[in-house]
Amino acid sequence: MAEIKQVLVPDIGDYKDVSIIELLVKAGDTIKAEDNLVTLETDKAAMDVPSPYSGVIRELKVKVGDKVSQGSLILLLESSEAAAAPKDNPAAAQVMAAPVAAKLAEKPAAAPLPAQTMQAVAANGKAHASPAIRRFARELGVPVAQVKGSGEKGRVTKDDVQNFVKAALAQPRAAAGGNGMQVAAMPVVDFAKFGAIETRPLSRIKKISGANLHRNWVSIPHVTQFDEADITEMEAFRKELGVEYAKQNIKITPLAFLVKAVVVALQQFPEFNASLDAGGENLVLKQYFHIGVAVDTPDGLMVPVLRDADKKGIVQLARELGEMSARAREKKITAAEMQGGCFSISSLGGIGGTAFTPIINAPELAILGVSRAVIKPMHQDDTFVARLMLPLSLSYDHRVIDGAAAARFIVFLSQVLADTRRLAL
Ligand code: CAO
Repeated sequence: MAEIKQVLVPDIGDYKDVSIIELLVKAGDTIKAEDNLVTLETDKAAMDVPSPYSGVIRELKVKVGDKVSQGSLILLLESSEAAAAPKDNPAAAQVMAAPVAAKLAEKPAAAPLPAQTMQAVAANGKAHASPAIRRFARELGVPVAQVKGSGEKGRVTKDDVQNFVKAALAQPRAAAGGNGMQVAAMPVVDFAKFGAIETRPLSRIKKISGANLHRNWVSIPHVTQFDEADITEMEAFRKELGVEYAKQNIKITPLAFLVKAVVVALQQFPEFNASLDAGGENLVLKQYFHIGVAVDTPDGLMVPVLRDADKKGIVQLARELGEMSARAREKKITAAEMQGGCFSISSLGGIGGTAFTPIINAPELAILGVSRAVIKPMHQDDTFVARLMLPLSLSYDHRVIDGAAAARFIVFLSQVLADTRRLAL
């Protein structure tokens, strides 16, 4: 026989005057024993109160915002079963998930989750979640609207949030080749404690290139091979050309020769003109020669790409380099013009420095850093002669390129630069 039961707040430990933050049922609902009725929230944890009985809700005696303690009347329920003694029905005294929530609440907020993960689940539609779950998700940095709910009527559960986090954490690991690398968080420092400061936001370009540089730096095993190319003859020729083409407003810098010499080296060593495919198991060899050139702009680094450099001569390359770097500095380079590169060159030769270790511009496999050429005494035919030496730094992806291959590549490149007739071969 149906019987009206009073459902009371069970033992919730030492907590008193706890807020009701959500009603999970309404009058008329048919529920089963252990279905959650209301969500309570303390300053440490969120907890759902389950029903000790199955039946139909007759009347709610609380509303959102009410404060309750152990023994407070929550609702009246028309029970469809015989009464069970509280000791026989652990649900009556159970405080669901409170220890878990309390533990998690002590953890610092997680970093925002990768955009790709969010997009992947966005198609699942609008989330329906209790405030307790929303708070739980917030503490973990999970955008609850992106979580697919597996609960009743698509309600997002604690498990759903936890699974979302697990999936997001697994993603960068997979991208990094499953190495499970964990990086300690940067310390949060109050710099103002040590002296006057000014806070300046990073430019949009720096934010985008910074994320890519970071990914490439941590996910590609870089090795940098150094060499010096004797460009004494090349420089004499460049100066001649420079005078000739100055009238046409074309500035011929060593960079045009470098682009051309790199193309010749890529033709000789095709595995440098390649990328790993998405699965990381095949090499995609390219039959075109598009060379990225790092350009320093007031807003940060950009790497526009010179297309079909193999089909262009030194003068045309010099002209295009001049136009391209000017347009980059005027922010006129489009995203499409920065795509499709096979190999990049980063020249700091106009500024100075002896060598540096450039970061590979993935999915390319290598990048050439160029520093400032200087006159050095070189030993030739039992004597020292003054030669103009150009420092080269070749960073390469050691997953694909062996050290011996990199050494052969850079030695070949140096020979081509030392004897520009080879550019025509
Ligand atoms: N050794 C000696 N002199 C060099 C040189 C070298 N390796 N490279 C260039 N120079 C000289 C040029 O001949 C030019 O001299 P003059 O003015 O007397 O003719 C002067 O240095 C300035 O050259 P430049 O920098 O204007 O031209 P460039 O073609 O060498 O470079 C560009 C163009 C766009 C690549 C360059 O301006 C630039 O932005 N470099 C920075 C790239 C960068 O930031 N890389 C770091 C990325 S992090 O890996």
